[in-house]
Amino acid sequence: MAMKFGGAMVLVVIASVMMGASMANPGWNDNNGYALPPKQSNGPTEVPPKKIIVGGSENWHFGFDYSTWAHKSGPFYVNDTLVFKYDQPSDNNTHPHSVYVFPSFWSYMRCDLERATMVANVSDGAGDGFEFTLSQKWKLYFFACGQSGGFHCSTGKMRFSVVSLPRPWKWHG
Ligand SMILES: *[C@@H]1O[C@H](CO)[C@@H](O)[C@H](O)[C@H]1NC(C)=O
Ligand SMILES: *[C@@H]1O[C@H](CO)[C@@H](O)[C@H](O)[C@H]1NC(C)=O
Ligand SMILES: *[C@@H]1O[C@H](CO)[C@@H](O)[C@H](O)[C@H]1NC(C)=O
Ligand SMILES: [Cu+2]
Repeated sequence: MAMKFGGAMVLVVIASVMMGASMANPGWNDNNGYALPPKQSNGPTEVPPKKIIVGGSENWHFGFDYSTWAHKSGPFYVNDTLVFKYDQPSDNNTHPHSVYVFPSFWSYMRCDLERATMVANVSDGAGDGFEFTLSQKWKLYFFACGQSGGFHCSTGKMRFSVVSLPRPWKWHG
């Protein structure tokens, strides 16, 4: 129900954004008041994909509330890339991290890592970080750190979900 309502809202928003852009465009009413499309318009195009660092300046570590971060940082769109940056295992870092993807809401809720797929190991978050592209449209992705048998996922709050919305459009005047 919420999804259906959301879909209708998205359509209304898109329609009003497009109308707003057209009316704001100089030259729209140049032809004696008759509405003509602006001459040099290329039509609307998709906003290019973004790279988003998971956790922002916090990066990927134990104890930060990633679920709240995801709610504040969305919406996310198909082909956006999430970047996970985390310390490598070393003498000074006895609590390394990783990135797992759960196949379902229930495995995510239980931090059931046996059902999850490791997409980045403890070393992959070094340097510029591990990049995960949200390549499927309208997919719910469930992420977590897989370390310490689910302890980082549950107590450490290192888990969040995102939905990959269709890419937004931008009007070129
Ligand atoms: C996402 O990227 C792929 C590969 O670049 C491309 O084929 C696809 O059309 C893109 N999808 C959307 C919705 O932009
Ligand atoms: C650990 O920290 C010490 C002192 O801060 C440093 O000298 C050493 O190189 C570090 N070791 C690693 C593996 O990063
Ligand atoms: C992690 O994966 C990389 C490839 O992405 C591999 O080169 C590296 O050996 C792996 N490291 C560990 C600790 O498994
Ligand atoms: Cu972790």
